[in-house]
Amino acid sequence: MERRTIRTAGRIAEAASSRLLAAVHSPTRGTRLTVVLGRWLAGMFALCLATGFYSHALQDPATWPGATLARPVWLYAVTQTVHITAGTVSVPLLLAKLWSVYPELLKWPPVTSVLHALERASIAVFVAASLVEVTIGIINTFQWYPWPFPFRETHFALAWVILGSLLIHVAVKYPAIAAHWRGARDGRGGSDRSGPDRARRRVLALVGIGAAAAFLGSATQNVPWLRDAAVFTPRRPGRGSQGLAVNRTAEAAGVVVRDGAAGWELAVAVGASARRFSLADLEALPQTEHGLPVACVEGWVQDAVWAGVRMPDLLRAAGASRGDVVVQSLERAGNNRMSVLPEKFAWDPLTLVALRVNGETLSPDHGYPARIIAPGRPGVLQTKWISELRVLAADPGSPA
Ligand SMILES: Nc1nc2c(c(=O)[nH]1)N[C@H]1C(S)=C(S)[C@@H](COP(=O)(O)O)O[C@H]1N2
Ligand SMILES: [Mo]
Repeated sequence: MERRTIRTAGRIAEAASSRLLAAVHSPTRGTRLTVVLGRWLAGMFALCLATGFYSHALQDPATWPGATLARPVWLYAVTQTVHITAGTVSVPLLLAKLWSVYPELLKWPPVTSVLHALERASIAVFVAASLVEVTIGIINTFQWYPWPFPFRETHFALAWVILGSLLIHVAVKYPAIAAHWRGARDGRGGSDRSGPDRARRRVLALVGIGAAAAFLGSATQNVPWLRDAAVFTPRRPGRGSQGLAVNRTAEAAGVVVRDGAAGWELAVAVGASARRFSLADLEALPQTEHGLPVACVEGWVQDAVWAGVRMPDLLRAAGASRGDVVVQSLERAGNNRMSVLPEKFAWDPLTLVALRVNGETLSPDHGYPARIIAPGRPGVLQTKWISELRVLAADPGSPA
């Protein structure tokens, strides 16, 4: 009795499945289309993973120092622009790839073997993680956090999930991928070259247009005469206080410093002692001026000429000779109110405690009275409204 019910239910499911499959059937779909889209998507994801891991290496103070570079000074501006652009371009590719394979979801029985179960599970994880990854990535560039989890940590963890499930997916699908590559090399399409081939090319052209639109809507944000085409980016270089993009305004950060910065002091703490510098003290020290970009993790890059005191000069004036530096801001609550400069960046002759930008005193939005500007670092670590530099004791085991 029970077995018969199960068998009947199975037959109904099978019939429903074949009807649905017939209804959504398109001759354009097929291994070839899926493999071509997969290759494009894999290229974008590889760029995202490599540049993303580099960004996390810079933001995680525990990183081995040799893993991050202070030169060229625009390196991070390039890696992060690539990250955001490739991530945006992957959206139409991901959607097209899902379109090319979704009838698989309608097949009955859903699982036919252990290998098949593994394949499906890896795809389910890959698709879910990828969709969440690109969605939160894009929402993040709008500085909108409608979720209860921390963005950076989640985005990073999902990258590993994507990488792992992708490796399983490619391993399981290797025979289909290899057959396609072989077919392409021999000049065979793996299927007939007439009708479906033309339709496939049309689909690929359409996806290409979508990818190009995503590319233009994102990458153009850093091209001065094309900025207005960057529809996917809320903040752009050139727009904001002093003609420069602003991430968090002084008002949003709740920071109020009166003109002249009376009462404000920058404490430079070394061991148990601290030396305090008023704005006038800082202005009396030798000033250095040079161009460095602020390269936000959201993908915009703002070039400017910064002037102020070299951080190594200031640290030496306070009696330090080496060590990582923890920077604190006047800001009370924001996620970016502090940053850690590993020794390599803190003692870099290009790293500034900046007091001026493009010949003007910093505006409140850009960090008045003083901010950090260092080469090759994410904007999120270019702390504004600084109040303290704390030199950490150098690891006694390392050579002096
Ligand atoms: N104290 C503090 N510093 C900060 C931030 C912040 O929120 N608080 N935002 C950071 C981010 S994310 C970026 S991209 C840069 C932007 O600098 P700008 O607003 O002067 O262009 O400042 C950084 N410094
Ligand atoms: Mo940023």
